Amino acid sequence: MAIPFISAQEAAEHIKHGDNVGFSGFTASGTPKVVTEALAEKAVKEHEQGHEFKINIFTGASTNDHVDGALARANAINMRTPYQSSADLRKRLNAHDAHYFDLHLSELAQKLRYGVFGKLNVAIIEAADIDDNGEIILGTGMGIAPTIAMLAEKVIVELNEALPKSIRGLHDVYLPADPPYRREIPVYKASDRIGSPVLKVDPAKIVGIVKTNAKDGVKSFTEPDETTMLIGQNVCNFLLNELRAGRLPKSFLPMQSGVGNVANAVLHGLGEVDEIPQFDMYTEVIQDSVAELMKKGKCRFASTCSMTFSDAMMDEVLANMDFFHDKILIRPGEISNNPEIVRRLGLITMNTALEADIFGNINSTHVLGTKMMNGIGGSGDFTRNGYLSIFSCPSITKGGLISNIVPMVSHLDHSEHSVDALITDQGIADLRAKDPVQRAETIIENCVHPDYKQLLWDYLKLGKGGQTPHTLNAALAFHTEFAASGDMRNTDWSKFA
Ligand code: 0RQ
Repeated sequence: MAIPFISAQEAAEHIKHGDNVGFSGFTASGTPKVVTEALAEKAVKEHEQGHEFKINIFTGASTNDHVDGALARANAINMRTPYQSSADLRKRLNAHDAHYFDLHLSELAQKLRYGVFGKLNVAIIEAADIDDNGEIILGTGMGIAPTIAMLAEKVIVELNEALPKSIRGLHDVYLPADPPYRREIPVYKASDRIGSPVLKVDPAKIVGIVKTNAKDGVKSFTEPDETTMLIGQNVCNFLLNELRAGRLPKSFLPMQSGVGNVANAVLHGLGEVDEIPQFDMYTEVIQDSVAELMKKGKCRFASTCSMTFSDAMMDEVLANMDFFHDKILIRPGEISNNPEIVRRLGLITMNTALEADIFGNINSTHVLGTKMMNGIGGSGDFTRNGYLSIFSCPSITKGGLISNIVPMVSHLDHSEHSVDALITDQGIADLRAKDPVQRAETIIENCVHPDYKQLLWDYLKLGKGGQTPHTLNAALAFHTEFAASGDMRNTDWSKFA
């Protein structure tokens, strides 16, 4: 029997208060675009009638404004995991209107299969194509699609007619067996294909297909500013030095890079350095810079979970599938971010910190210790298992009112044990083979902004010994000073002496 076409409103009627709902995609790429708008309208009506209406949302990573934005504005989210980057949802999380379970991205699919969250009621999956046997060609991002398609009681498909059928073959759909039966994931190089180009869904579970015609809506990057350029240059210099010193193989190693302007600037910078050989990426998102590197012949291959290209770049890539087809593989998040593969391939990982401390601990998620920014995302999957794990951030923020290097991080995401190098616009701190005091000396000397150098040297001197010489009642003084006077530079250690 043919799978029926239904409207977004009809699809939304399949979703009930309290349901667990999973979404395909990773970032805005491959994420459904219309059913959630209808669901948000339904939630608002239910609330007006005095009825509760909230759902639990499971995704590959962040989504788009149609999912996290629309549902947060409608106050229709009870629980959200594993990652988000929506300003409207951020307000809800920090007000505890929505409960946020901030989780390593590689772990969600298996945790769903392990039953941690109970039954999955509905999966909403974006498709470039579907046939009556339930064989789906996914969109530009995969995320947790294979797992939710298998677990969900009902599946809604958003068939996006803006996607060309020529993207068939870009996907590698693979579901690992769960313990105690799991075997090695057989990826030995970035380009190894281990699964199927199509996602097979039991057609009996598909309640309908909703037609859409919309781009992912990823914005173009702003031109890198001076700070971003300096960070990018420092990362390139560090990698070049590792190559020259023979600590990186001559053939180089595959790279992972987070999202954002710094990541884009680093990759752009690597493309400019002739001494850096052709390389592969094994990463969770590829941005515009990666497509540019492919055109230049610098990036040979990218294994990813999504093509997070700006709309303009996506148009170019989709129009030139003949060129890009054998250079990109889109995998599920639990494979793109798989710790076993990250360790095996020996990735160079590059992620961003909100703040770092002088001993090498990293806060990637909490602004000034309390407010959730986005979430840990895939940064932990890669950092903990990388061959060379790099964090970067600007040395100061808000015109210098905030130092991104502090005595002690106000929240911990990546510990000193996992971080090999910290890089800011000021310079490079290689933290390997150093004890905590040596790390602090290197970070203060090389990475801290001049406005904060003396303050941090003085903090280090304040310590009364120990492996990690913190002064516990002063360790968060930068943060309490910012709360009191709005400027971390006013910190006065004499109060703690
Ligand atoms: O605030 O928006 O008010 O200007 O935080 O800072 O410098 O624009 O940094 O956009 O590169 O994001 C860590 C959040 C960095 C991101 C983080 C303020 C600053 C600004 C944003 P405004 P920037 P970016 C791949 C891997 C975790 C997930 C991850 C992230 C705003 O990279 O979410 O790595 N990473 N995933 O002013 C107070 C500080 C601050 C600060 C910056 N120390 N204190 N405010 N800000 N530092 C992606 C996926 O997993 C999908």
